[in-house]
Amino acid sequence: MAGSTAHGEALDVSSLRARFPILERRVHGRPLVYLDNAATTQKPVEVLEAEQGVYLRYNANVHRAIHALGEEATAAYEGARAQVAAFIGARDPRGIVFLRNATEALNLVAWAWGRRRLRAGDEIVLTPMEHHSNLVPWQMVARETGARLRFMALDERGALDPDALDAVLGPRTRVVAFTHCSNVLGTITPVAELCRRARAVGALTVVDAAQSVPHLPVDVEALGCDFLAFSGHKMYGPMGIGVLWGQPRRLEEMDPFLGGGEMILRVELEEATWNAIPYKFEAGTPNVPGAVGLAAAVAFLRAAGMEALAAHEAALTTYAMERLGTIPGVTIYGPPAPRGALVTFNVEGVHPHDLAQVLDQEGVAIRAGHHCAQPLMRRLGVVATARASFALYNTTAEVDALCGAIERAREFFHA
Ligand code: C6P
Repeated sequence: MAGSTAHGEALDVSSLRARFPILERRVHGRPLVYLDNAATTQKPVEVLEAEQGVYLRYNANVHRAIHALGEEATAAYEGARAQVAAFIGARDPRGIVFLRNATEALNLVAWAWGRRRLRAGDEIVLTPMEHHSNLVPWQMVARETGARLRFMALDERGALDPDALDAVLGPRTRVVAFTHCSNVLGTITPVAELCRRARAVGALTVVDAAQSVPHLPVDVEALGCDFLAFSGHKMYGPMGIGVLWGQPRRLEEMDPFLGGGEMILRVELEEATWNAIPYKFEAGTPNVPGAVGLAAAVAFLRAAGMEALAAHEAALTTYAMERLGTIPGVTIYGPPAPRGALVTFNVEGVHPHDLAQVLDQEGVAIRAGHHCAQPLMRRLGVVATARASFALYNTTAEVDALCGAIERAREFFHA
């Protein structure tokens, strides 16, 4: 299959594609070309079977039941935690908090750490390309505490130089929170260097890894951050399961975000004490099938090989940028490679929503809109863009299908 051999990379795309039954379907009578992976990826049978296996064989609540099913469910849930920890290079599985998604993970840090510790005049440093999930919670906490938001500058192509942090770091900087990979520009940020500089002034570092963990080898110890957030559904795992990884000592110094079952040690009528980490942040019955499905996704990614996957997606992204760049009237946003596995663009004279609709008629699924990054759209001087985003199963033939469909859309709209 094109893509597996065109660039000589090791990834066996044909066999990988066979693990995704949904890729066999047709849309509007045409083969599905799914290029909306930054929104959510498709799921391989391994993940579907793992999730279903919980309900078929050992469904029970975890950490509570004194019966075989409960013990099996607990072992699977805690085993998933250990697998996810190993996948991101975390030495201690207690640093893995299972939540709903990256959004909830980022909110947890903002609320449980930020609201308690920020004071009026303290500064939170972000970038102008943050997804709303890593912007709005900080705005809310800043409003409550009187802290101030500051923004690292991007260069004209949307790349982030670590010196941009120095320009806004100050004695009141308490938090530096930024994306590892922009879901719009594809910018990869210099995480380790930013964390090193932030740590030097005693600031907390929070990395939004929603668009990096599925695409690049990520090692939290090497990155040197305090917190890292990502979603299962963008990395071939189920929806409804996400992860906050935190340095255990940071998690320990925080109070819980939600109160309820599981997160307590002892409860009196008037007060309660907290369970150990990570349980004090996992109030209520957790998403056990989701966690087990996520562990299956991690095993799937490991078997594919993150290095090979990253090389395949990088080649595909470069190919897409080259092909799109030859179409008259196409503007591509973001820095040149190396960059994330997505290409955001506009076609002169065609609204991105209209483009997405016409492409859909040809079976090509892309995303159009503001991508939950409205301030960035304003900075780019547009209200919306189109975006093609790639996964390990995509091929150069699919990029060709995308480009052919764009050419026909241009003709249709006389653009
Ligand atoms: N971006 C996109 O199409 P959730 O919704 O919590 O799983 O992920 C939030 C999120 C956080 N950070 C970044 C960088 C993201 O890209 C996303 C999700 C999707 O671009 C849906 S808006």
